[in-house]
Amino acid sequence: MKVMIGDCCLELVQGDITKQQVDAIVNAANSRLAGGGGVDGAIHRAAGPTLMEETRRRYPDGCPTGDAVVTSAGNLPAKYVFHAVGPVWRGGNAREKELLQSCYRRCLELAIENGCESIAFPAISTGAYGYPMDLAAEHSLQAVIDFLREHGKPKLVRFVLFGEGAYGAYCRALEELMAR
Ligand code: AR6
Repeated sequence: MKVMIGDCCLELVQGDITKQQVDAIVNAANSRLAGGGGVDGAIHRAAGPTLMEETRRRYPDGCPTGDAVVTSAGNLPAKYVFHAVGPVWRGGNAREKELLQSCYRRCLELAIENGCESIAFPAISTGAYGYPMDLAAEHSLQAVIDFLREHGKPKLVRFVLFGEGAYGAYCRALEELMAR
């Protein structure tokens, strides 16, 4: 599914983020930037060991929740990896929405700062961190739509959803947000 926000394309696809031919892909990291399972494990495996070496060297103190940092992308087709730290879901009253939306905004800011025209996001926080998929879809898409309306770039934002359930949830949320 694809919609235009002004001159920018917002696209939802089902697939594997490590395969995306875009300027930057986003990793769903933890605040120690220590690596892990899920999309983090897949990105580090596909990128090779230089990704962790660079991350450790440049960001020894990690990255706070709601923020993101940039590294090169090792063997991946992308130029950069943005390591974003989403919130752990604690029931909805622990600033989860604000922190999740902040991750997406910070990555879009990093895209502009680094001259990226295209960026691919996973569904940050919806795996190990337990953010309910339908809410994550609504909150993250709203943050991206607001950013694109305000800044008019990057040209392409792609959400790469892992599996049919996630893809369906994001499609429904995007339809609802565009109808508002
Ligand atoms: N491509 C796209 N999406 C994927 C892929 C992939 N290759 N693999 C998994 N997903 P998670 P979180 C989806 O757990 O919830 C790590 O250990 C997955 O189905 O990767 O932010 C980190 O080190 C889910 O919908 O990230 C942190 O400690 C989504 O990506 C912690 O997990 C996010 O799931 C972060 O948890």
